Amino acid sequence: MKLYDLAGADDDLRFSPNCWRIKMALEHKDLAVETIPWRFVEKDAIAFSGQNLVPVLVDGSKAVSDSWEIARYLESAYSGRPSLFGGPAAEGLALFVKFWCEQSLNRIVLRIILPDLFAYLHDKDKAYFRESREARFGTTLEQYALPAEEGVSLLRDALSPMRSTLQRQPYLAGAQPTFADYIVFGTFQWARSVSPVALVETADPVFEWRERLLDAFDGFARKARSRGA
Ligand SMILES: N[C@@H](CCC(=O)N[C@@H](CS)C(=O)NCC(=O)O)C(=O)O
Repeated sequence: MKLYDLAGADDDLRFSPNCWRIKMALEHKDLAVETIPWRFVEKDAIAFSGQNLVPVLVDGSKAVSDSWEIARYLESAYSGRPSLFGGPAAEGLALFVKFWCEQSLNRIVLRIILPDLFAYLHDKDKAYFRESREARFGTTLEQYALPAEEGVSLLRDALSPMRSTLQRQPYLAGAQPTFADYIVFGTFQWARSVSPVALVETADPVFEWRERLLDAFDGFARKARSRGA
């Protein structure tokens, strides 16, 4: 299997939240993968997938894009391995977690880490990133970024339902992590890879949850190159 995985200036800096959720999913299924460093402007390299975003998973002759679709593919193609969702009802709830994460958490985290993220991009990506994101945000990157303290305060508020959940159980999915956990964990890895900002306090149950996932699969995620703790 091969996974096209967004990289920064250096090949070993892998920060994409959508790719992180899939790398955790592959670990969960105990599937070996070769990750291929990819940059924003390398659209030709993934044109075979019929779209222009990563992650793209190549499994033999099959190419799958979109992290949600990749997770569903892995669950059905490798159904004999540990379940990624824990059944159809849990898959439905994981879809809610995906949209909550993308539409609430990711928007805040991006505004906290934006200056660091931009600094770590490959030079060939910088003009594309600035132009595409400034068109999306309707303002400059510098204007869109939030002072860390303000962003962190917004994020800690937004994490409140997750914090309450993790006060009662070790993972969002209950006793064991599932793709719902990996979705949100991907967001924390995105920040951790490029930014030194502490998103949550060490006493926060969300911090302890992140520690458990950093330790999962023999410390797979902890070993990744990162700037944050
Ligand atoms: N819904 C897609 C989103 C994928 C996505 O936005 N990927 C980003 C990296 S995290 C990307 O490839 N961006 C390239 C670009 O903006 O041109 C998924 O979950 O896989």
